[in-house]
Amino acid sequence: MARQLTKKDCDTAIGNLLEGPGYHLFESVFDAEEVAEANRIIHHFSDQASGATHFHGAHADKIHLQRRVWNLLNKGQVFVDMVQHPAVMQVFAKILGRQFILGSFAANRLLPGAPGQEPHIDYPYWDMHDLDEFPAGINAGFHMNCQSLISLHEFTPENGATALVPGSQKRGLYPQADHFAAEAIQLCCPPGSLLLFTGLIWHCSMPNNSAAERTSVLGQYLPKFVKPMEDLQASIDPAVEAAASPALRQLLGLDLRYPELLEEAEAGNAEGRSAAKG
Ligand SMILES: O=C(O)CCC(=O)C(=O)O
Repeated sequence: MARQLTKKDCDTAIGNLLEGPGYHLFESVFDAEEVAEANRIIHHFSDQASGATHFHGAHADKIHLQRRVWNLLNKGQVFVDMVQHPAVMQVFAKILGRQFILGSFAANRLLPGAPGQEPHIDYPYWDMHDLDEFPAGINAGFHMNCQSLISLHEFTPENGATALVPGSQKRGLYPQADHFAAEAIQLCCPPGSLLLFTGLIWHCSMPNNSAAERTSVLGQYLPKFVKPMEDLQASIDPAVEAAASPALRQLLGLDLRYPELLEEAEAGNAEGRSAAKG
């Protein structure tokens, strides 16, 4: 069973994300059984090379070594539990607002020899290298993305442990590869660890130069007003939705009001008013 974290642990993480280095690592949160079950399912869905991946740079010949499995919520209870770990819910509520939602829950599986990613920042910032895509004055004043990353293997320098630049989330800028290389550190951790970070932090997965695979589960969390990256409401299995806890309902945005058909509601009200008069 997953390890529960204290309020003090969560407060420390909130401080680190908001005012500190922009990330917090909780080591060994998910147990060996959960990690094995998650790996088993991810293998099942990615034994064949998958198409769409992200930030793979100039390594087109090696894309098949970097495999994504999307929409994990439909693929096993272990992912339904991981996505709403109480520490994730507590920490991100303070950063993204009480009714924050999920944008994606997917796996990044790097086979031996997989290349590293380009340094990047995450959706909805991921094309911020072109500022014309964004409202004037976009900056790091508040956060429109928080990420969770669960390590499903031990992460080491050799197998491509996630690299990031502490404090870069305050810059509100898209990373340049040479600046990233000069400042980045790698986060090594045991399997089942839970890394939380803000999407504006410069980061990427590094090359897997080991003889074994290395997998992460990536959760994308957004304020209620940012459009999710995966259309989870359209793709969620009705059985998963029917069994959803209040936290999962919140993450799926099932109880958010807008957009609504306000004109029809208005017409209905007007009809009601004239019927009452007449
Ligand atoms: O797996 C990792 O270490 C990070 C992956 C990542 O940042 C991404 O795919 O956007």
